[in-house]
Amino acid sequence: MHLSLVGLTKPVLHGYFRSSCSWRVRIAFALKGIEYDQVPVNLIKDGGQQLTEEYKKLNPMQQVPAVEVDGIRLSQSLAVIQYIDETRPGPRLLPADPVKRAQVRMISDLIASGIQPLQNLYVLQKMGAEKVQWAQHFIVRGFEALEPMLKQTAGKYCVGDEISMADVCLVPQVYNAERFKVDVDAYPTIKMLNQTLVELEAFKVTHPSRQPDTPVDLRA
Ligand SMILES: N[C@@H](CCC(=O)N[C@@H](CS)C(=O)NCC(=O)O)C(=O)O
Repeated sequence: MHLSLVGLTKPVLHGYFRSSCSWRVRIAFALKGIEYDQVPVNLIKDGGQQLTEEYKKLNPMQQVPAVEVDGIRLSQSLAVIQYIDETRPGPRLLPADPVKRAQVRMISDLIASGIQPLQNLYVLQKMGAEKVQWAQHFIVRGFEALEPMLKQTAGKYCVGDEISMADVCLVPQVYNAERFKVDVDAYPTIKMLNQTLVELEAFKVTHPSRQPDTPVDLRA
């Protein structure tokens, strides 16, 4: 990594308006006040633009997001978020306190490893007719664990009163839960935190309904 390149050019986010992992990165950029360019990768069109040989060079997993930043290519939204947190000023997305930092990682991992991968497009396409029940099952299973965890850690936000990577992961996951018609009212802490967070500018401007590649009929 060339530390001398940090911040010299605008990062480029290759993402999709409705991808929760792309949304995580958009929120982190917005919270940090980082300007960036977006290159849309349509996960549906042409059988999935993430599956092309060209895109594979950016992210060998053939998923969004992929980010070009400071002369390097990164994929995996949590790695991207932690990189920009470590190299840019602005609010810390991982708290300095080791206990809180561990709690932020615990919540982020629960969502990013325990819920989202099981309802991602590639997996759902393999499930055929059962895909909606499958997605609901794993979101509910994850939320059953997340709710008591957040009850312990939350203040105004997921961990105490400072916004963090955990909040960046929570909101897009709740959006997905709602898309799959999971009853979010059954999880009062998740619901309350989400309601607080979606009112913040960084979450509003990065919402899937307001992206350059958002189809006209889904625009807010
Ligand atoms: N762990 C990865 C997961 C990336 C991921 O699952 N991306 C989804 C969209 S949120 C995707 O590209 N899906 C395309 C597919 O399933 O073919 C990350 O956090 O970036």
